[in-house]
Amino acid sequence: MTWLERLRDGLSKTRKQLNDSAGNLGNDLRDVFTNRLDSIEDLEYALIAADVGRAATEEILEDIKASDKSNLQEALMEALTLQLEPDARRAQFRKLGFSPDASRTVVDPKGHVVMVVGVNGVGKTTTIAKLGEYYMGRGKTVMFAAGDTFRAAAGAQLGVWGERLGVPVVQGADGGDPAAVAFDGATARAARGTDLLFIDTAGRLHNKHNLMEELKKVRRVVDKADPGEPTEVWLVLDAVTGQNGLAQAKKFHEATPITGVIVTKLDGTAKGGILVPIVRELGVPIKFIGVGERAEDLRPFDSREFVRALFDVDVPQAEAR
Ligand SMILES: Nc1nc2c(ncn2[C@@H]2O[C@H](COP(=O)(O)OP(=O)(O)OP(=O)(O)O)[C@@H](O)[C@H]2O)c(=O)[nH]1
Ligand SMILES: [Mg+2]
Repeated sequence: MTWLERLRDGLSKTRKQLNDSAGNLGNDLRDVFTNRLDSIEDLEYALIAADVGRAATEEILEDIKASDKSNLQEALMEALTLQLEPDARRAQFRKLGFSPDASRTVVDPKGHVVMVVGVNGVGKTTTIAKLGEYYMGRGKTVMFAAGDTFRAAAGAQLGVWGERLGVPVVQGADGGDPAAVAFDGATARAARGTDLLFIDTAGRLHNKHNLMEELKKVRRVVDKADPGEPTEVWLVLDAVTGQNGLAQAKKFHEATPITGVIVTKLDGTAKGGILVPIVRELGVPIKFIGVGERAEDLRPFDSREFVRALFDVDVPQAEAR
């Protein structure tokens, strides 16, 4: 299976949910707004049910009303793509009345150190392994630091990945100080001149306050070891948790400003619309999305590709990666 096939497959639950609630999206757009008012309410319901969020749903309906597309699905696809653009760009494009044609996220970290955060079980550790593979495939050298010392065997899990991928892993003792592991990792990265260091972190501590304080400390200590780093803090969010995950994300964002989001497990949910409020409410770009457990199931996020896959529409060959 190619990535696009996996993506379409992964989004099938969300697609089914949209189709079941919104009826035939192939409807003629004029019909929808004149004599078939019902379907606009159905569409509104479908978007809310897919976790697109109220504010975005309202804008989408406005954009569809103003659209010159001939059928509902085309208008909806364009409006949704726009909702996946960062605020400033979205406002600009809405004013001009058209969709952006280039929508691929820049995924190369600004600097060298990426801290990976998120609650337990969302997929942080496996995502770090997939990211390692992705960047190595692009000619970068990579290191990992096993900063989750809270959960027994978390370090070992990352160690196994490191061995499999040939990536050096800086380890600490189980129950040891995660900031010390991060400090050692950042120091070693700078000394060796490795391109990228990914720091794994705990997803759970005795309480939330401790976790947030620990993440702040890890950040401070990395900056001490390698001034200016970490340049990136990526939050891993499990799409299955929908709006709850978004609420968690805001907590993390307050404690340690995040620079990117990675959304995993899109294959396991009908709420793939959650990407919209993530972009709108966090104001942070989505870097990667995951639709499965294998390394190839994690890819840079591309809003147009995502929306087309969601509606099972072909992506022109030249654009397919
Ligand atoms: N179906 C599916 N499973 C995924 C995806 N990404 C990760 N997983 C699975 O989610 C499970 C948890 O992944 P971990 O990487 O251990 O999660 P974590 O956030 O590090 O968890 P803690 O260390 O306990 O905080 C694993 O079984 C992964 O294979 C995805 O995109 N789709
Ligand atoms: Mg983990």
